[in-house]
Amino acid sequence: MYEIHYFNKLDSTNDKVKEFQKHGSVVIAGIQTDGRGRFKRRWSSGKGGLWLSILLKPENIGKIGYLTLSAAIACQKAVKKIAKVESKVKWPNDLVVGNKKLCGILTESSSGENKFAIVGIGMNTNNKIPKNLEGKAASLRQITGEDADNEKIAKSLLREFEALYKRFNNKEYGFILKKWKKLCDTIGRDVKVITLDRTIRGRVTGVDSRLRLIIKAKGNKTEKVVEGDIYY
Ligand code: BT5
Repeated sequence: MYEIHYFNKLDSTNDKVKEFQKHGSVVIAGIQTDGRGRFKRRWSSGKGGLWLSILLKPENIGKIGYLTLSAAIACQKAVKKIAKVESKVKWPNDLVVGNKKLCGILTESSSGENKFAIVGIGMNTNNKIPKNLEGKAASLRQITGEDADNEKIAKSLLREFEALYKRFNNKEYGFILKKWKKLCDTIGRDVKVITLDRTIRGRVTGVDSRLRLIIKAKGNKTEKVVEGDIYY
């Protein structure tokens, strides 16, 4: 399914991969000078990390939230298999070890005539974690004390992702959500959720089929959150 292109240095792999147009194109960069997260946040992407994007042309473009989940599952499995590190998925787009972010996923899409989706994966493997992220982020090398094999991890996660992408194409959303939930450590927790316009505190009771986070807030009020950041 894949055609892999490697570059030493790019602004952002999510931008570069668009140039390839072809379904299954993968771009990997040694360094990103302008890596980004959601809401145009900066994504620290120094030398040694794994910065990778996949271009996809799915028919069910309206469901791309499930691609984010699929990527998170694929990363969790690859990290476990290759680096022997146990991590958890965190709603909506992270992989964490304890309270620290190991990996972030940015899924973007274009509607219009030429429909495509881009799944961007940023994994801290051997890169240095900058001072401002100490306590919030972790790399595989910090965790294991050994160099991680980026190539093996990339191959493994792409293989896992391909299997899940088949499920996605078959509209097996329930299957993907169930797998993701098994690896998730957000459900059941007391959290603070910050969305673009409000802050909610409460206990997470689930994630629904539209991938909204369900929270039992004060006064037993049920809140459903589409987008936001969670603090445990
Ligand atoms: C994400 O955003 O977690 C999505 C990150 C996706 C990065 C990949 S790398 C390949 C592809 N090309 C790109 O340009 N992007 C994708 P979000 O949930 O918004 O988290 C962003 C926040 O995470 C920042 O505001 C920082 O607080 C924190 N952060 C920045 N760099 C980090 C890092 N390397 N590790 C952990 N946390 C980081």
